[in-house]
Amino acid sequence: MSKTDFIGKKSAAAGGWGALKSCGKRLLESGSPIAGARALMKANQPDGFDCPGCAWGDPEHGSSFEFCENGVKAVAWEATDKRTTPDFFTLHTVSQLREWSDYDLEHQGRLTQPLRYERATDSYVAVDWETAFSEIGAILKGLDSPDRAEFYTSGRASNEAAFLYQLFVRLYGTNNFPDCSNMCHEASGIALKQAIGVGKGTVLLEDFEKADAIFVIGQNPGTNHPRMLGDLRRAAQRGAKIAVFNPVRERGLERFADPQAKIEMITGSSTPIASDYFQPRLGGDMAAVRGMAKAVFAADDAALATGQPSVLDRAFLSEHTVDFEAYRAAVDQTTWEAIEDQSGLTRAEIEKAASIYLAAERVICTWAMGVTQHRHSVITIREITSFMLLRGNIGKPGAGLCPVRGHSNVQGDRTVGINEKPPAAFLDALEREFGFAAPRQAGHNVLGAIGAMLDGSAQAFIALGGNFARATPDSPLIAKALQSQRLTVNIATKLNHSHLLPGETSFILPCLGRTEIDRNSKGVTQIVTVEDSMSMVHGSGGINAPASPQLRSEVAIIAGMAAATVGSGIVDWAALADDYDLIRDHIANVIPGFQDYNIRVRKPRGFHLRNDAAHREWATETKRAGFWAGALPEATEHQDARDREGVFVLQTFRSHDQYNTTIYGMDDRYRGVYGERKVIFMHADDMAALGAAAGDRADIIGEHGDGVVRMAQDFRFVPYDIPRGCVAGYYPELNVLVPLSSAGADSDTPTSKSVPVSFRLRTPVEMAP
Ligand SMILES: Nc1nc2c(c(=O)[nH]1)N[C@H]1C(S)=C(S)[C@@H](COP(=O)(O)OP(=O)(O)OC[C@H]3O[C@@H](n4cnc5c(=O)[nH]c(N)nc54)[C@H](O)[C@@H]3O)O[C@H]1N2
Ligand SMILES: Nc1nc2c(c(=O)[nH]1)N[C@H]1C(S)=C(S)[C@@H](COP(=O)(O)OP(=O)(O)OC[C@H]3O[C@@H](n4cnc5c(=O)[nH]c(N)nc54)[C@H](O)[C@@H]3O)O[C@H]1N2
Ligand SMILES: [Mo]
Repeated sequence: MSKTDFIGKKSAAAGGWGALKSCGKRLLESGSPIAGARALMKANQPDGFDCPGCAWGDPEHGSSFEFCENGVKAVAWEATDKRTTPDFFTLHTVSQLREWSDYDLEHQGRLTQPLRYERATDSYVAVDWETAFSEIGAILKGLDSPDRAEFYTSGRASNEAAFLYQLFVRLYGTNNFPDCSNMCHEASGIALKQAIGVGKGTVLLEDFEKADAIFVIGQNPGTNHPRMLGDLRRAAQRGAKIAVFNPVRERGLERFADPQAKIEMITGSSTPIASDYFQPRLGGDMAAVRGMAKAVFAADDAALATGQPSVLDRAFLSEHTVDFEAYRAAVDQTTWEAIEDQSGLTRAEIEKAASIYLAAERVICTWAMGVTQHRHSVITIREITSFMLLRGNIGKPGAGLCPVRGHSNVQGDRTVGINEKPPAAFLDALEREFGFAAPRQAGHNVLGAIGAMLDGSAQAFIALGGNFARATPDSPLIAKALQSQRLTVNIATKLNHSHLLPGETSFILPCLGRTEIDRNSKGVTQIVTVEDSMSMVHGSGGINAPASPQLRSEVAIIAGMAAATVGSGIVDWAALADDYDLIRDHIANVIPGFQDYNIRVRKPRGFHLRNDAAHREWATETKRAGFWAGALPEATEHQDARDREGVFVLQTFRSHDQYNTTIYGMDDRYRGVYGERKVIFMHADDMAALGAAAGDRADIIGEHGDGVVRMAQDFRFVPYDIPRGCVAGYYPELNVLVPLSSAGADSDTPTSKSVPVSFRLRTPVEMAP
């Protein structure tokens, strides 16, 4: 049988020929199969670019390209030969384009030229770079306080761009840095900093080769971190246990056929990933983890009673931790009844999960948005950390904490200073290096910035990438907030909705993407650097010709705005933009761990930023790792919803054919959805109780109870393996239902994974085609 015979079949496992077929299709649809394929061969290789897809690490043997279907989509999407030229805007007004879908907007291809909004014609027209910079500079200088401007960052920006951006903004005089990570892993950073002194994961990729058990909580790597599946697959094959906690049965976590494994591809076989699959209710993870801790303590009591050694790592606990006794007391006080009720798992299931933990010498725990986008995310991550401390699973080979980051450089951006609450030591070093007084007052995060734009105190919004209007909650309010600004500026590769909500003066500044060659004035190619989830920092240099000769790098655009706004007296912006080595020298002088940056970043795998916690050095107040000894949340959104007739809890997640607000296509292959995105996944019994059949449609109504009317119209029911009372659908379409007024305690992250909603079934007449 030839290879192509497999391609038409719907494979039962994630990956496999289905992935290859989908890749080819995406390369063709992007309009540039050759540049796309050429670009791919170089991605994540020492002399190529870092894959813009996700923040998973690259293996030591990085010479062979690690195949990933969704990385292909990200690369092909950027390497398209379609162009959104100024002519395009003569055909469509901004008001007309606002009615277009995200998919149709980005599908027009790469932006080619700086654009300025013209109110009279309601359209964008070409403008030259210098005019754009000087107008932006003039408006920013004219605001009565620098705190009236908001500077957003999306996590694709390189270390060099992000460092220069924060330098510009702090010289200008504010710490207003709303950042995509505020909507993403903020809770992880905060909880880990509190508990172990560093807000990053403690594992390296190599640890996945040594772990005896891996707990994967609230994460869908088959779609969002496909290269992680390769590491999970190898772990499963050598007998490591993989315990999944996810309300939804995700196919990528069940079976995976690695497109790079010849035998699996030829035989059509696949590797089971999860050894055990637990389906808690939305927001039930903290209770589940506490239940596991309770079972571990019970096992310890039993061992000690029979004269066996303790199952806990007592030496580690006494040498390295504080508040263990208080944690034990808190766990004792938490009843099995409360744990079962909140988690939605039975005691027997939780004890089974605990037995996996107890049988493993080395345990890794990974997590993502299923954990971080709830009201009680920070304490859930504290609970995970406490649980891992019990047997010393932090700071030894094959074990540790692994928050799996989203955007490919979101972790690096924070490292180099994108932070609305910068640590004093960082500001001190910045001041020493550049000789100016940095603002010390905390700035705005995403919700703070939205609040300031809505109440009129913020008057300018600058975005280094991203799609702020679509990524944030309560979409109609955000539209109002952006349009009320005196200035909006978007540095972007492709047109998106945020650009179509112009303030009084508005610019779109088109930039080079990561796949493109970045040459300085002397014709020398420049590289940028990024940091992955394992704190590896490595170089990235484009290999494709720029999409348009007019494009500038993000670094050059920031330098241009900075020179026009704060002048070049303190920083020679033009010189830095012409030689990124100079930026890296500054970073090395300001941020610990970056010494010899320019040398080490040119080594094949780059270098590792030391993580003190991984060496059992704790930069906390007590100089030890801390347990958190509070109670479970009084009620999750699910528990609240249960008492309200007809109310469900909705989580908003990603389909297989999207990158955040970028929609590549209308399929969600692993979940069996094709050609549409307006779907709601619901338990068949819940559908029956509502009187809905598969395929029936409904309007979804927000039930947050804050008086704001929220509705998403005309969604189709899909029966799914998901706990009763919990439903799921796609972001960003459902952001109209996510309330601005509901955020995580301490993290301020919108609660995109627990939104109370109800359904109004469409009548047969309404449903008629
Ligand atoms: N191809 C592709 N890759 C991406 C992205 C993309 O959009 N497309 N986005 C990037 C970004 S910025 C990020 S942050 C990451 C996101 O990566 P993920 O966190 O994997 O993204 P989501 O699709 O939001 O999936 C959340 C998962 O958590 C589960 N979940 C939801 N609520 C709960 C809960 O209460 N408990 C538990 N245990 N599970 C829950 C959902 O069922 C789903 O499987 O991916 C990055 N990589
Ligand atoms: N309901 C709900 N909302 C969510 C989430 C959720 O799970 N549910 N997830 C949240 C998460 S985890 C995140 S990270 C945010 C994401 O929020 P953002 O980071 O703001 O959104 P993206 O969709 O990643 O941004 C896409 C845009 O980035 C631009 N772009 C692409 N490449 C480049 C580049 O190289 N340079 C520049 N300058 N621009 C570029 C393109 O114009 C593209 O349209 O959304 C959050 N919002
Ligand atoms: Mo993210």
